[in-house]
Amino acid sequence: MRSRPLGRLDLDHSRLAEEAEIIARLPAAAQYSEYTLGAWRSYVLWNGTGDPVDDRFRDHGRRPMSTPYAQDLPYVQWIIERVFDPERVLWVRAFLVQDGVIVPHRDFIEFERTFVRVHIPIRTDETCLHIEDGTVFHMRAGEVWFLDAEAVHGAASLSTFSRVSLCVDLDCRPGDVSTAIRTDLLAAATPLVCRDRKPCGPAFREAVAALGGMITHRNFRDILSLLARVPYHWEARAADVFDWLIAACNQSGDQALVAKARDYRRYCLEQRTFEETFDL
Ligand code: YCP
Ligand code: CO
Repeated sequence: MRSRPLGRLDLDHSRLAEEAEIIARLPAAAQYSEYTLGAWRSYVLWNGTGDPVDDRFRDHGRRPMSTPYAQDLPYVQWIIERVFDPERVLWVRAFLVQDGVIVPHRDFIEFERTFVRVHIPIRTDETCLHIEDGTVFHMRAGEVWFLDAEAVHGAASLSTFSRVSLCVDLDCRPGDVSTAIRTDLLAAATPLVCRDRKPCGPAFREAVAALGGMITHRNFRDILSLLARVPYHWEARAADVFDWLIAACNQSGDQALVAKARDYRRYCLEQRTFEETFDL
């Protein structure tokens, strides 16, 4: 796994809880529903325009402006300004996930360059997990994580717990994180990798194939939602979700469904154009 904790912040958890709750009550942006199933929302705190409705990530090449949402979050603002070089920050967003899942994907493939993405969970519990390739892990509140967004990755809250995480995108190359982040302010942190997943045997594979007897255009999202949660419980890789989906569509005999599932894998993992969306 290339994602790694850069360190841990010593934070005031009651102030964090207060601000996580303020975030959860903000009006959410409608962006990225093609990657998310269940409750997933993003709230723009800093971007290129200061407008919180300007919510599709892109390079803006300017000094970032905070949106009105950030003004109600003094502690979050203090954390961001203390940890990051504000001149290198492009976007700051808060992501909320509750009983929801982000389908495995690769970020930045629609751009000519890449960025450095950092996550700081501010409200989480053990039901909230990330996956990168074949590794499932948990980020603790206050940890500062370099997230390799170019790897195949996803995330989930597998319960009704609503997790809030700050996502900071930096104008910087992965090898240069120390120039944009005050790593000297962070205490050491070790990754918490989940090792209690079940091995996939023949019964597992039969169960996946049997979904072909059930999948239709109308429940495609439901089946995807189920499959996208499977690698958190079974020893699989994030990209296997698409193989299972395509296999189920093949079993169904509906060629239009097979084409949709293949195109969805292309969109999430391989290639997409800037501002392209996907009709799930
Ligand atoms: C982004 N990628 O890069 C989004 C966040 C999942 C897909 C949500 O901004
Ligand atoms: Co991502």
